[in-house]
Amino acid sequence: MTLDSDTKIVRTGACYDCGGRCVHKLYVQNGRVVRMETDDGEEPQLRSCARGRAYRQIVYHPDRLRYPMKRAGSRGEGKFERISWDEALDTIATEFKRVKEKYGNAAILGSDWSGPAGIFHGQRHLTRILNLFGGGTMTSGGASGENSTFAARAVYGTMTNGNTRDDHMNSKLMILWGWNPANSIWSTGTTLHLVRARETGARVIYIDPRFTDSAATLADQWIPIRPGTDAALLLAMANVIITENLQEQSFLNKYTVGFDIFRNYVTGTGDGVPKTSHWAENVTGIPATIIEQLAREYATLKPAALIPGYAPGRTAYGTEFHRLTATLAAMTGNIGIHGGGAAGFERGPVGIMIGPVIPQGRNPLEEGTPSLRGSLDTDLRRRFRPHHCEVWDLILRGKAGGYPTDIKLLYVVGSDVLNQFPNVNKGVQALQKLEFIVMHEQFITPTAKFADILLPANTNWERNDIARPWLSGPYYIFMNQAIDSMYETKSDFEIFCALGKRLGITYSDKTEEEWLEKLVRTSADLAEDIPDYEKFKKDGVQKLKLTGPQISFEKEINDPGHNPFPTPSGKIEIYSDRLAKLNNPSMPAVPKYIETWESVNDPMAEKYPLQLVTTHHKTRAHSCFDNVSWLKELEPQVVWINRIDSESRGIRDGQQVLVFNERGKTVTRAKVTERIMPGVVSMGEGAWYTPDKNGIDWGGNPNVLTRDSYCAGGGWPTNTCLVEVLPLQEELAGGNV
Ligand SMILES: Nc1nc2c(c(=O)[nH]1)N[C@H]1C(S)=C(S)[C@@H](COP(=O)(O)OP(=O)(O)OC[C@H]3O[C@@H](n4cnc5c(=O)[nH]c(N)nc54)[C@H](O)[C@@H]3O)O[C@H]1N2
Ligand SMILES: Nc1nc2c(c(=O)[nH]1)N[C@H]1C(S)=C(S)[C@@H](COP(=O)(O)OP(=O)(O)OC[C@H]3O[C@@H](n4cnc5c(=O)[nH]c(N)nc54)[C@H](O)[C@@H]3O)O[C@H]1N2
Ligand code: SF4
Ligand SMILES: [Mo]
Repeated sequence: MTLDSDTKIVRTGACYDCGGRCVHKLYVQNGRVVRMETDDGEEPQLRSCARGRAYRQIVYHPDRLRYPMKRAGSRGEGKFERISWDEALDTIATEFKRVKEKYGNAAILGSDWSGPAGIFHGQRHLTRILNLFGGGTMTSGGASGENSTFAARAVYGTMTNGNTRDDHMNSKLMILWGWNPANSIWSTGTTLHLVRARETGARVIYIDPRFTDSAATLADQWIPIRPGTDAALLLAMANVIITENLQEQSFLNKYTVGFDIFRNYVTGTGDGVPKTSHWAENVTGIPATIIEQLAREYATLKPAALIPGYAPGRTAYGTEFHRLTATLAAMTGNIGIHGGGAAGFERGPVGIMIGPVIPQGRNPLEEGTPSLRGSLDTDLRRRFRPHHCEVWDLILRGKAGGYPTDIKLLYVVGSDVLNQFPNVNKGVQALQKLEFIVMHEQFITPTAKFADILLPANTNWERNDIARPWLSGPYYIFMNQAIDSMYETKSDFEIFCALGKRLGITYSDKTEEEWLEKLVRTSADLAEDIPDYEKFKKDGVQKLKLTGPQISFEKEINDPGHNPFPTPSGKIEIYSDRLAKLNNPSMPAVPKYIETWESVNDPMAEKYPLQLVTTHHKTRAHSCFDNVSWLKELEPQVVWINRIDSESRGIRDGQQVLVFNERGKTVTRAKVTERIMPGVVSMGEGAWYTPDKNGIDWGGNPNVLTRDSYCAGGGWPTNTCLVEVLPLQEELAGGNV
């Protein structure tokens, strides 16, 4: 490519809900990005993954939404006609006022999710406009790691439990548990640090029903486990450690409460069931000898870092998994030391976790409700904020079903809610019932097909923003606008400013750039991290210089007298008095193994014998990028199935199969592989739901199969799901969409 003098280089960033945040170096000619490269600056470089490198395929995608549209066919059909911005905004304002007057504000449901993931063009714009308009119904229960954050609050009293990634070099043993950063990133640079840890001699054990890319490239040993049974494995490890007296008793005495009660449960003194390795072998499918080896290694190879992913927690009783990883970290004395790890929520102790810049204000409908900050009472929260996973039920049954309100209007910003929430078929019924649906989108996604008014959103390269990676990445990205907003697209911020005018609301008194500058210059913490705002903008990135690896709970361990843990007891709570008081058997006072519904022993398993896990896909950020053909070539949507299960069903590698249960049917191709254990199948979440006239999905979307239940701790149980997989019948194959 020739770079003439007109070529402008713009340093910006990629920002998707993928865990990472990366540097983009763009070459812009005549207002068009003609080439993109990634970080070529100082180490550690923040290099884009395959998705970020394909971002031109999103920005210049022929299917991009260009103009405001209104529905021209039936809901779900996907037929629209172009209208003006004035007509679109007037219609929305009229509907807002009508619904408010006729039913009250609680009839408006807001859904803003992870699409725009910057700190300005991120979530909460929708919350703000609804709050300014008199409030709306919002939902609760984070999709990602809610069971993990619940456990972190219960055990440690804080979500800052992680160490910076450069500390992994100090570990002798690493246990990666249901955690696949080779694909799911979890802070750009994570994999690099894991490779370095391995090179420095750390032994790496990988626990997952699948032999993932992380297992293949990073691990010395793969331990396949039945989904939803991780708590049983951890209890058996505790049992081995206790039986062989390998626990760090002095650590437990000094820093924890409730170990004795826990020990009684583990050894079976209380319930008559010792949680031995043989007991766990039956539950998890892992040979007892392997369980014993794992327990001994974790107790003796110190320092050791056990890193839990969120996925084992996205099971019916996933809170117990996360409470138990933290309990085992305490039993082995790995908390607050270099090379160790608290095995809680992995947020590290550096970089400011900046919330949304735009203030969301207070929801007048929630006036007088108790503050639930830090509370473990998820039932109480659900009473005024229904759980995300019950949103279809809320719409379908409303007050008659015991919910606080009847929903009439749905406003969706930055979410593919139909595609991404469990039980798509129920979602389709729910969306048909509503009086009005409005959405801001970049594409006509599976959800957007149901909108009455569809507004075109711009992309990361068409606006300015700041981005922070998840958890512990010690850097900030300035996402410089590289090109003008294409066609008639606008940012969500610009849309709400315009809508606000029609509703008599001043949505903002500042421009996008003024908000960003104010944030950096007026936050004392940020001003320290980013001393020179103009340089930050010019470079597009601010990498923090650390004096060395940073450890969570270092103070609490080194000087406990002055630094109690922020729990009610001031200690690590293996036993939780707060949970005891809630008296909920799904959230026991000491962590336990509770068999999930839809386990292999469920009566449903007779018809649907395979356990489905729904994983975060290498080539997508949820449903984003599913329409990029380059990425589909890199890794197509498939269902992983073990040869033992495929042969008994007459399924060949690459063949079209039907994956189904009582909730739905989806068609995809089989990947017959030894990389998944027998009895378990897996599909990537985020594939676009593509129904035919019989309601069969041809897009391979696993959410037509998942159950719309929620976990006691607030999490999503999207890895607890029974299915059957069979070759696609001839007559079905004819009905392709
Ligand atoms: N490429 C990509 N990366 C992403 C995202 C994305 O959409 N695409 N999304 C981001 C977001 S929002 C999130 S929340 C995170 C999610 O991060 P994670 O939850 O860690 O990611 P998953 O891919 O769902 O699961 C990781 C592994 O856990 C395994 N697993 C599933 N169930 C169980 C179980 O019961 N026990 C055990 N031991 N293992 C199990 C799966 O086989 C999978 O290999 O990823 C982030 N990163
Ligand atoms: N079965 C199963 N389901 C899951 C999961 C799972 O593991 N298994 N994981 C869950 C998790 S962890 C999460 S976080 C959720 C994610 O759920 P969602 O946030 O609903 O998922 P996305 O597909 O990322 O939807 C974002 C949408 O925003 C659009 N978008 C991008 N940028 C902009 C913008 O600037 N403005 C506007 N208005 N729109 C924009 C994109 O085109 C996309 O359609 O999915 C959950 N669903
Ligand atoms: S998808 Fe995530 S990891 Fe990949 S380039 Fe974008 S921000 Fe980086
Ligand atoms: Mo997530």
